[in-house]
Amino acid sequence: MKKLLVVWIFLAGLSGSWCRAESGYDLWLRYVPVTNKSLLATYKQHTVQLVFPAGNETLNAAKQELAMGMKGLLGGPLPESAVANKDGTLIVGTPASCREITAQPLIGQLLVPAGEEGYLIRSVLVNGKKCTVIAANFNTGVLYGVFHFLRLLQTNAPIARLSISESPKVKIRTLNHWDNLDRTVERGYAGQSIWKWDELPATIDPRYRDYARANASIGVNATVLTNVNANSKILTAAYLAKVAAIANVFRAYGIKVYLTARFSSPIEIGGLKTADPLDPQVRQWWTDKVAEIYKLIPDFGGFLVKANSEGQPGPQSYGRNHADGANMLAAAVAPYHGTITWRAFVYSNEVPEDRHKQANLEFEPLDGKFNPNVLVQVKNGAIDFQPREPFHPLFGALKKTPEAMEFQLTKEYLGQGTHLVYLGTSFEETLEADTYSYGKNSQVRKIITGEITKQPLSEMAGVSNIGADSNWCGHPFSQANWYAFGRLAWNPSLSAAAIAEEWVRMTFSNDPALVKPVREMMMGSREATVNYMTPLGLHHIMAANSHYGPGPWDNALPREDWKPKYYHRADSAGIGFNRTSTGSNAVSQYFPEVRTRFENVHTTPDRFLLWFHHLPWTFKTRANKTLWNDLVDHYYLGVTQVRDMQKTWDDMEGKVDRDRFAEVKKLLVIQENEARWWRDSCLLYFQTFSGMPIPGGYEKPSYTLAEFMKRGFKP
Ligand code: BDP
Repeated sequence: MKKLLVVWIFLAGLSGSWCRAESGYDLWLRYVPVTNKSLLATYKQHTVQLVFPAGNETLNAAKQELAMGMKGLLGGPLPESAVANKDGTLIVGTPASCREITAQPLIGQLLVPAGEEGYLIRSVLVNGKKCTVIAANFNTGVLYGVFHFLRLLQTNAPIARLSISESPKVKIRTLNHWDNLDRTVERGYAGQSIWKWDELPATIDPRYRDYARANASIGVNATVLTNVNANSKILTAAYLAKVAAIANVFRAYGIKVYLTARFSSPIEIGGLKTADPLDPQVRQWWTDKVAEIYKLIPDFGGFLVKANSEGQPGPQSYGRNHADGANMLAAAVAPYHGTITWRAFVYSNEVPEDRHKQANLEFEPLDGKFNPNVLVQVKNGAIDFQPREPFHPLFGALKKTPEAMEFQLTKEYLGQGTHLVYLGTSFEETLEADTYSYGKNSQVRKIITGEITKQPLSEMAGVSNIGADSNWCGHPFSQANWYAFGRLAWNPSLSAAAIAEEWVRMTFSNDPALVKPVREMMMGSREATVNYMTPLGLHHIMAANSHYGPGPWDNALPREDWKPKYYHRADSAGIGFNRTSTGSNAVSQYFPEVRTRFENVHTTPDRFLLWFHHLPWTFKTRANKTLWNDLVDHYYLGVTQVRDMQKTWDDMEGKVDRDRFAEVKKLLVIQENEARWWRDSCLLYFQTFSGMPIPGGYEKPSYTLAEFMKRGFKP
């Protein structure tokens, strides 16, 4: 007994979450006790009681979250009061829901720019008492404000003198699930789909609510439940009832449900002979289908469409163009304020043009032809979610059409479930790229938000990395990519470093001995991956189909434009894709300032060297090395960087819970192995063309090229 007591006292004495078993399920909403004593005292001083009249589902959700957060962080929910009669009162609501807010004309004025989803958090005097107000014009804003307030406590931020006003810079902030109806997830590395179609609508998995909470906490307000490679079955009555059941859970959290529309649905489930978008019967079919959907889901968001791309049906099958297809659907959803997001991810091996150029070639002539409720969704780069790509030349090229950003959160080409790669830096790099489309300072983010295009609609989408694994995203650090996406969709000007720091504090701990090194490790992680996979602008040299390991030699693919050789073009003369005016001239699609920079090898940044140029192996790079030696150095650096990440993580032992520590440690061992796999096999392969040696002093590859080329062979 005595022994047990001693053990109990010992465990109870351990600080923070150290001894909690953590599966990662709680994501960044762990609400563990604030351990810093002086902070705790000020937090308590400013949260003495709560004035928060609720009474509808969104305000109730916000109130519940606040209670849960307060209990976890500060030790108990706040006592409630009808009036702000004490210093330290927390007042929460809208002018319509809360009298103490209505009575503050200043708050009313300050709320004007907050719009539909914004909020403010301010330290103010109410009835002569020092209070904190979380106010918004509408209920969803209150929910967002509550999450922000909790984040302040979770990250140990000061709360004594607050003057925060926030509103989202992007209207539609969407997760694109590539989830199939059989619960497989295309390019998913975190288990099955979380949508349990078999048991819906009767059974509602509690996880849907946690999904909604997590998304609301970062401002995601839209979710496309189904794969872009769409199945028309989702539009049948039986499935729509299931979709409606999910929408019913999400509504309180400000999240609208969207679906992917398979263009041939009128034939497949409607019994029509055609899906021609100009055929009156087809148009009527969609009008009726949309009416059926809105009857079940009055706030349905609309459709996301992949058409005439990678074998998907589309308007071109009927001699029509993308605008004809998009506008037909747009007309159907317009009466309900729905939107159509039409993807620009189109390329064909029958078109004798560099794949890089094809989206611009198809979409530029259609600018101005889309209905006002259509957005064109453009991947961050022109090829396909590579570890690094220059920004897509379509950004800024469409002047009369809102352009939505499509990022990929799931790490299809970045080590999938096993490599630690923080993508905040990658998203930031694209958003900050200057397109020059409206003169200098026409960054991609300003096109997405509409700041310079003056487009009223705006959207940022992230291809989801969520699955049914207990920690949602597979690799414990992959949650950070979901988090970073949401934060950047809310405000694309945020810095990747600040976002990483927030996430680390909330997900692991506020211990300064952890926050800085782990944040730095995350910040360098994507560059490390680029270095050991595709340095100096190489791209798409992954193994065929799986896109996982290295496969620069892979030839067993049905299409030329899927083969790694199409992209690296290595031969005895050199390596790289000539996209200048002497090559495919893809550079011509960028605005003049950018075009000139990429056209000239001496002004092309190292990171895009082989993206735009085919260069001799002996070419002298900026670092005054031969191209071959520079390539070798980058590949070796990548492995060293992973080893540094391992060291950083090893130092975290005891600073994070055992389970997550061990899991990440184990995954970093795999990553180090695979970084060598990438380095050695790519260098041995490219060496067959360069004929140049790996400089002395470097560790030797552990296998021969022939061994590496045996499919699936790893160190
Ligand atoms: C590629 C994926 C493929 C997707 C396609 C798309 O390999 O699975 O269907 O993109 O975005 O990255 O449509």
